[in-house]
Amino acid sequence: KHHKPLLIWFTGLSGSGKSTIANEVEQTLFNKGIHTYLLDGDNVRKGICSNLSFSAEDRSENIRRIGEVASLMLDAGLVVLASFVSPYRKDRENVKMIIGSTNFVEVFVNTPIEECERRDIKGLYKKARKGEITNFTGVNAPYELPLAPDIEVDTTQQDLDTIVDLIVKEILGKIER
Ligand code: GGZ
Repeated sequence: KHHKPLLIWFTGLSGSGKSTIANEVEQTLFNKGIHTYLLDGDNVRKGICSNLSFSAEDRSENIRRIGEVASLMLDAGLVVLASFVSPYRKDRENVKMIIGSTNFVEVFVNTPIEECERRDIKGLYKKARKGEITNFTGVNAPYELPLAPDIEVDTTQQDLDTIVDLIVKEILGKIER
């Protein structure tokens, strides 16, 4: 089953629900026979980016490498999902430039920080508030809002199925040839 390659880029705060959504979207695409790959902190920051910290400079390098890897995967014809905080606008725009805007979809997971912090799945917000983490996005490091995301969702306003449906529809429309 042939389709155009595509990069779906999920950006948002820690705990916003990016990876949960990306995982569900991938599962749905897989069930339709579409070849996908999901890049996230778990498989990138432990491997090709294991030498990088959360300084602004290292985050930029993290996102740059991910963009280049995604670009190779697109050459192989895959639908790639990438789930990273990616707090800097210029870094996200740089990825879009590497990939080309026609093969790129930006999804802004705009869950309010209050909710992300309430969830605090890994206890990182608590640590950041206590000053034990110095570069934590939303607490003591910036998050630059996407100015024109292709899709914007909020996990406190829409349920997971609705969000996944919306994103899958957008993807299917873009990959058909
Ligand atoms: C933000 C951090 C930090 C700091 C560790 N700031 O909820 P998580 O745990 O699983 O997702 C976050 C992840 C962010 O890594 P990324 O590679 O997506 O970041 S970036 O795109 O900015 O390069 C969080 C955890 O790593 N984490 N320290 N200081 N998130």
